[in-house]
Amino acid sequence: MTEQSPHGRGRTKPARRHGPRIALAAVTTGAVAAVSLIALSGTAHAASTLGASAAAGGRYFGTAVAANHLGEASYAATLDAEFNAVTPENEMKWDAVEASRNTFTFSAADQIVGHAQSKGMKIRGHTLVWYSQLPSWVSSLNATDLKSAMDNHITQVMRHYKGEIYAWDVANEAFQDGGSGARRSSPFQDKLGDGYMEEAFRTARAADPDAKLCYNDYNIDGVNAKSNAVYAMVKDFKARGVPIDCVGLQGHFNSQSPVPGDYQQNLQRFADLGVDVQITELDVAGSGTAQANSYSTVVNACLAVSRCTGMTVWGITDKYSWRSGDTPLLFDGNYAKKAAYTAVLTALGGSDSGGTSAGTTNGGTSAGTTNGGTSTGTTNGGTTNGGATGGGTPPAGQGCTAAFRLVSAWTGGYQVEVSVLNSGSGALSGWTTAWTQPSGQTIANLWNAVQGTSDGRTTAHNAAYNGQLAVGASTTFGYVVNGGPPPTSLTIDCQSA
Ligand code: 9MR
Repeated sequence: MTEQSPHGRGRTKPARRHGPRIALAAVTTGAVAAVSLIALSGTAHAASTLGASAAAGGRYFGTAVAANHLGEASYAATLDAEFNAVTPENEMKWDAVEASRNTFTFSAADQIVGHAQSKGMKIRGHTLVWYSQLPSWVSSLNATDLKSAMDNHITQVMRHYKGEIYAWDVANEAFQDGGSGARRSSPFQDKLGDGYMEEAFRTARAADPDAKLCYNDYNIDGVNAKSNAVYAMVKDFKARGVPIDCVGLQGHFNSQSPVPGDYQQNLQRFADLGVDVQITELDVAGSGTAQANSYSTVVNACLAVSRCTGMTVWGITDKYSWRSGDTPLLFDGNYAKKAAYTAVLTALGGSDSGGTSAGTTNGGTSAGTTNGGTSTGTTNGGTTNGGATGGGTPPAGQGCTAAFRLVSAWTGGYQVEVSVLNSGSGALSGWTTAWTQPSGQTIANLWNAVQGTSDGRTTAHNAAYNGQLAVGASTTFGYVVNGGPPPTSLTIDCQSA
């Protein structure tokens, strides 16, 4: 496989599947669409976000995401403003999707995938075969059953997301630390031997031929015994035609394990085997200039290797990091940009617009402006929301129009995005929307707005950071519903507040 453009690769389906997939209108203003185009194509202007800056160089800049934080406004706003790729932090792991044999649960992972798709983000799948977060029923199987359970797991999970995942970590952390270069003991290794790895990659290719198939590990960032062992395996796979497309170097750095001096050289030697390389779980313990410098070194190394197709940090904010005491990420616990953020943005060729991303990037409508589609159809039957460009004439006294769009639907639930457009003739300093929720269907979580009720209707008013809308400007909020089926249209009233 060759290097791909950062958006749309392998995306044979524009929106999520399962249940009725209904094309509904996205009311997107020309101004918002223009922002998206600039972000995706790269222009002479320095981009002001991580994702847009990386995209200008043909790469993605992603983050690990946890489904249970998507309802937090600043979390979602920072994600949407700054990143153009996501990796579910835990939601696609074996224990999350197949806790009981052959019973698959995708709701949390679907939520992340739906959100990412609604923003045009790439998705990395993490991970299919790993010794950790593995249900005990898997470890207790005999060899024959284990092989068929592994193949079934790979096949079912990859088919569920067929055409929607940019790259899968087919196998994770299968080698021992230290100097042995040996495989790590695991149920797969111990019962099936070295051959399980090849079996996993061949099964993965058959399940979703469009996804890039990666081997992912930590402490393989520099040239060392462990990375040499992975290198030998990849070389052998390429020589024998075993399908492998990429190596993920996790990039968990701290003072005991700093960015190695031969980092770029190591990325390049893997790339020279004919695979892409990706930095998959980057975080750097520390603070201030030292932390910022390490981040720059990593970004510069990736940019110097043409087959380094993208970078992912392992979380958005220090407060939700898996090692939050080390403050290893780009945004602090209040979503303020750290020196490390500026270092990464600068290394990517971008330039900071100032402020916190949740509040002020992209002209104050940062949340949800990357969905550059001009979808077909008009969804809102209501009198306030007429045109496909959102330009319906609002009744006197209203300064805004709101439009409903179904992002994705699955058995027992669906996700909605609502566009709020300032269709009046003066600037808005706040807005309130209201609609009648279909009976028996409840909102599980709502982001980028504040939910309420009024006269038996559901309401959502602006969050602190997206109430100000210039004439013609728009913003979006989203929600996930438990219950179904999704309505084909929904009238959402909008009033200035
Ligand atoms: O960040 C993940 C954390 O929330 C989980 O508790 C942990 C459980 O194993 O996994 C973390 O993610 C790991 C990733 O899946 C694989 N590489 C190491 C990551 C950090 O531990």
